[in-house]
Amino acid sequence: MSELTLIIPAKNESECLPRVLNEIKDQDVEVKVLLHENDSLTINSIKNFTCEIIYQNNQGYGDALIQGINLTTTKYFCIFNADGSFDPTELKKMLSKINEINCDFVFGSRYQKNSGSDDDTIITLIGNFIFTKIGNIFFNLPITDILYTFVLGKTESAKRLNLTRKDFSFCVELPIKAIRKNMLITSINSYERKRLAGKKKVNAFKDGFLILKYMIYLYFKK
Ligand SMILES: Nc1nc2c(ncn2[C@@H]2O[C@H](COP(=O)(O)OP(=O)(O)OP(=O)(O)O)[C@@H](O)[C@H]2O)c(=O)[nH]1
Ligand SMILES: [Mg+2]
Repeated sequence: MSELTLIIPAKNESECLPRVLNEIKDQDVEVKVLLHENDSLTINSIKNFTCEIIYQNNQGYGDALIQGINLTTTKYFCIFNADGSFDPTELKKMLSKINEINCDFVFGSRYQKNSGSDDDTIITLIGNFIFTKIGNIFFNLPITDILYTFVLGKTESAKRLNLTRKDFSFCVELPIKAIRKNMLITSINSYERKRLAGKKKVNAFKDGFLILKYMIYLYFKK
């Protein structure tokens, strides 16, 4: 029995997701794909793969992930994008790290030694830098890449966080709530690959603003 579930959020990913599922087919993991019921192109593209398809109840990236976490029964989960940017060979070292130091969450990072990105633009690079610094200074987060959200964690710990954010502010809700519950979190080097095909779903300015607004809210909520 596998101890790890990959939670894959997918929105209009018919070009990428089959390739991602093909790449992970030999890994000892359970796979849950979270998508919209009306995304028939993506659903059809993966009908020959062994994975659980779950229709999300509402809209949004965070909504899909929260539903995925709540349905996970393995000891560990990992958020794994459907666009091919995450390298499945990195899962092993993330699992080793969480076992080795017995922490709650391991955050992949593109901005530390032996890491990098082929998918960053100058805007996302600057945005990530600013949001990570806000996380470090105002929330004492000991991580070096707050928005990447290639996270492997203990399922029980994630379920205790009462996560609620349905949009991309989920990316900051998870680490901030974890640190406020005195959970142990750490970073690990990761190399982000280019999206395989299709369009990105994040709008740097609109989603960046939503994330900033939510961080300000959390700061004053304390
Ligand atoms: N289920 C679901 N998945 C979503 C939603 N929005 C985004 N996703 C998925 O979340 C993952 C991250 O979105 P991306 O568009 O890759 O975001 P990004 O990594 O900032 O953008 P790129 O630089 O293009 O890779 C992808 O697997 C998307 O398909 C949504 O509303 N619902
Ligand atoms: Mg992506």
